[in-house]
Amino acid sequence: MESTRPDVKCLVPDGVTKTTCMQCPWGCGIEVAIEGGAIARIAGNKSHLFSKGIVCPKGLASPEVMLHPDRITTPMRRTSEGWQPIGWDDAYDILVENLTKIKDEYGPKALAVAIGMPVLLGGNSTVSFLRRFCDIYGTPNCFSVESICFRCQIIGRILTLGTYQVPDIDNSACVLVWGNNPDASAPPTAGRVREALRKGATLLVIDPRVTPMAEKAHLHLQVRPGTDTALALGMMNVMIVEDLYDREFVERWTLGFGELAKVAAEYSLETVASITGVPAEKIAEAARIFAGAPSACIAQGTNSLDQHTIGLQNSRCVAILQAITGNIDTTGGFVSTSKVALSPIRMPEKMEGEPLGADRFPLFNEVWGRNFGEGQSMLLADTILTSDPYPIRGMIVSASNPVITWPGGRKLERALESLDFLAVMDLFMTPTATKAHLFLPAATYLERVELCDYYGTLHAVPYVGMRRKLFQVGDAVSDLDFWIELGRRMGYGKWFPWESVTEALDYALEPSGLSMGQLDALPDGGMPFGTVRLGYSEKKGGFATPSRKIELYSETLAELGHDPVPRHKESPDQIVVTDATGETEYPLILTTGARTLQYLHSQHRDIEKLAKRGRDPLAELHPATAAAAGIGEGDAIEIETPLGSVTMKARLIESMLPDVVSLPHGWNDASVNDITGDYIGDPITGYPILKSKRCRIRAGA
Ligand SMILES: Nc1nc2c(c(=O)[nH]1)N[C@H]1C(S)=C(S)[C@@H](COP(=O)(O)OP(=O)(O)OC[C@H]3O[C@@H](n4cnc5c(=O)[nH]c(N)nc54)[C@H](O)[C@@H]3O)O[C@H]1N2
Ligand SMILES: Nc1nc2c(c(=O)[nH]1)N[C@H]1C(S)=C(S)[C@@H](COP(=O)(O)OP(=O)(O)OC[C@H]3O[C@@H](n4cnc5c(=O)[nH]c(N)nc54)[C@H](O)[C@@H]3O)O[C@H]1N2
Ligand code: SF4
Ligand SMILES: [Mo]
Repeated sequence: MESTRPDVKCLVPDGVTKTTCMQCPWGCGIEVAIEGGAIARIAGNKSHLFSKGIVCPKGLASPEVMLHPDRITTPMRRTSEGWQPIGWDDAYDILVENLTKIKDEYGPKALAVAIGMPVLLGGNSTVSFLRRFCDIYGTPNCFSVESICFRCQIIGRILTLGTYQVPDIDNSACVLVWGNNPDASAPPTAGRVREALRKGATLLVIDPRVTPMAEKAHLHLQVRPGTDTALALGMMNVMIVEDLYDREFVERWTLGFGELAKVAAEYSLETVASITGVPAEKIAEAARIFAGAPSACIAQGTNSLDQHTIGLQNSRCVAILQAITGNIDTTGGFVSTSKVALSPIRMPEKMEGEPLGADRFPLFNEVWGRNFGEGQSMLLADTILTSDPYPIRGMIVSASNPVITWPGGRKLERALESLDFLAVMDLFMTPTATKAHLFLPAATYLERVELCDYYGTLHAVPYVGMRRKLFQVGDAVSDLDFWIELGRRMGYGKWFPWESVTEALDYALEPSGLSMGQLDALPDGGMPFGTVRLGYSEKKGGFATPSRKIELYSETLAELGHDPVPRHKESPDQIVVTDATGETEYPLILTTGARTLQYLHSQHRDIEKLAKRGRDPLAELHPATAAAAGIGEGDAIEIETPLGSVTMKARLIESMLPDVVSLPHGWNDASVNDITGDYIGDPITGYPILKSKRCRIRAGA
């Protein structure tokens, strides 16, 4: 692609270079064809063990992102006359001055760092080096999108199984896709489900919407949002009553089956059908298929079951269903994959105290000595605005646009405006970046070296890969470069001795016996590494829980005053509110954030190649529900919660549940997070409620 930017330098010869995409979390292997120093084509890398040649429109549009005319590639300082470009030396001087001042005046905890998806999932080691900086500075207050995404699921599985096990989709005889629309959000996972189907697997889907997977499914349970725990308990009850569970596995490896059976018995098919809206016979059939299959696994969405009052319990249910059917550590069930061994990068012993929220949500901070090392983001805006329990006066935002993507973003916006110092590292001047005192220009994934060591953590794929630096654009630097250099400039050279990112990553890789040079010498920049562990729990003599068993009943939860066995609970604003006239004030259920293939969260709306696939935020709802409010296809629709309203375009879908509205997130001019709110939904993790709220609609102006 020809560039109008004068500041682009190609660093590799003409020909094809293989690297790893990072336009979304999954890291597909891609081939970048360079001609005359410019990108001519991008294609999927068929030999990549994880993505097997898949590449999506976002990946294909990577050059347009890198070369976009609005991209900012020099550091900038905000002055009374507006933004002024400065050099990196000045930018580091400003950072050192302000960070030192904040620490001297208020203590290290007064600095918060907010981490977005591109850094969080850019590679385990990237985020670990960022956290190393925070540890040495002394602040425990790292925040990230994990306060609303994924961590809840990880904790739920660890509390139950001892480790975060993942579904072995492509080898499974029965795949249950639960709150997950991988055709939009995870094309490589969709590819794996298709592969399983080709081999004859049965496909079950649990989703309030008819997704492409639901269309292909043998059985689709169209569940009312926020009622998945009830549905799971109903399925467990059928498995227990009809003796379909794996008795031998349960007796040998699980704790608390009796207590589970007692709770499940309260969830008869009739009760569950009335809570979930799913017909009783479909619930029973799903239970029979899942329990009867030679192997079965659940492909759970990354946040759709988390963002509820019973977020953690939803994830516990997923793990429990795997366990009582004996699909643990088995081909086609849940498996563990060995991880790339890394040198210790974090230095938590140096940080001062615990992060915000560790007292209220101890399991979000740590499970059985396993520290996750971050605060609950939903507490951040209020803490900044009130200085309660202590002041937070400075912040660095690394690859995130929380004003739009975090619930309660507008409150956070006010909080950011009140800070003594805010630096934002991004590619573009986002609504969050406009609030900064200092803008730091980040490199895209085509401009950085990175270690991709997460395939074993996220998927059942033992693989290690890398990103290669193909271009330099202006003065943009990679996030990893930035945090290492900031460490040195702060006087932490002893802990950041590396001359380059490659050297730092080589240090990280030492225990694995690998090096970045070794990976770079491979044509793919990566290779299969490690193993999928089958029957692992037997060899180790148990699971990594305190009881060494799978904990269907969780003593840890009981001790903290939570339900030791999952139970259904309505989200507070999901309960129908009746006003004086007897009419429900907010009669519809609101679920937010269903993904569209072409956009990642708040990104890409200005990338023409992607934007032309859909320029408007679309509110999905049933034609009859819309008609009752006088709304037709494509009309403006105003969606209101007690927190405010947002206007989108109506998209009428015959297959939608009549009392459900589904809204996308990430739109700057119609941000759904203006009507969500940062209040705590899940009492165990502090997660907000984004997928089972109440709303009402009217025709928009
Ligand atoms: N194109 C694109 N891909 C992305 C992203 C993106 O923004 N764009 N974001 C990435 C990130 S960070 C994440 S976390 C993942 C998210 O990935 P997922 O969590 O898998 O999100 P979706 O693929 O939208 O699928 C969620 C599905 O859950 C359904 N759902 C909503 N509420 C409920 C409920 O209460 N119960 C059940 N059972 N289902 C419900 C929705 O109808 C939807 O079909 O996607 C990642 N991939
Ligand atoms: N209502 C509602 N809200 C949601 C969700 C939902 O389902 N419903 N989903 C939530 C989820 S699961 C997530 S993960 C969050 C995501 O929240 P965010 O991580 O804030 O999402 P993005 O909008 O992708 O913001 C990433 C920013 O990083 C910039 N960027 C891209 N690449 C790089 C890079 O390499 N380095 C740097 N420094 N910057 C880069 C982009 O330009 C963009 O501004 O959104 C959440 N928000
Ligand atoms: S799914 Fe698309 S955007 Fe995500 S890593 Fe793969 S090619 Fe890139
Ligand atoms: Mo996410």
